[in-house]
Amino acid sequence: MKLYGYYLSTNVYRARVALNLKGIAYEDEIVNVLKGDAASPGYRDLNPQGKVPALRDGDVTVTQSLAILEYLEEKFPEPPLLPGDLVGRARVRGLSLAVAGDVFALLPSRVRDRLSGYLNQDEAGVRRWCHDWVRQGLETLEASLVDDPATGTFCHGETPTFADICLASLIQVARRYGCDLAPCPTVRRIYGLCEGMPAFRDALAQNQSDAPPDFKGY
Ligand SMILES: N[C@@H](CCC(=O)N[C@@H](CS)C(=O)NCC(=O)O)C(=O)O
Repeated sequence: MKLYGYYLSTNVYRARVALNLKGIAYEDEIVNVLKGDAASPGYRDLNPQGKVPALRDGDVTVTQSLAILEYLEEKFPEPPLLPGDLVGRARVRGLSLAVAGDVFALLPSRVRDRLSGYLNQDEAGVRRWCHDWVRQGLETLEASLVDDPATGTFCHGETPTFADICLASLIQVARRYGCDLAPCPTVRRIYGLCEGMPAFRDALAQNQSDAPPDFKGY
């Protein structure tokens, strides 16, 4: 199994955590988005979307982080990262999409480049944009978790699910943009548990083979 991505991508981080939680061995194929590797013809042959992550399993290519999680879940059901019941799965997928879909779509370099390009935003303006959407994403997630009886030790019940993987990816960008986590005690509590697990820790940007030696994380 090969995972195409690079150390800083929080979208790739989600795939790394899922692979780690399921104990699946994989090789990294480095595609450095910041150097334009994702737009190269070679990578576009593999993933015409020109984005990371992509997962290669034999002659199968899976794109989009949440689709990769679904693929892994179906192919390697243990340990499960989705609840056993229909309603629970719908809740976990809803929480996951609120983060990976609604928030992360507003943050990548293709969005930031347009803000600083024809929308004439300076660096502070672009940063404010990202900070604002991440803050709103954190508050939305907190509101979805705090009073819901389905929230357990983790986002849903007593074991990590897709929702915790997405929560943890949101924390990575919250740190990058200096968002205050104080208004989100439930999110903070759950991330505290994830942070202690090797599957999450090993997936951090600073623990990847392509991370610069002086990069210590956010
Ligand atoms: N919805 C996609 C987003 C993937 C994505 O935007 N990845 C970024 C890196 S974090 C990327 O490849 N950007 C390259 C580009 O937009 O040109 C997912 O969840 O996998």
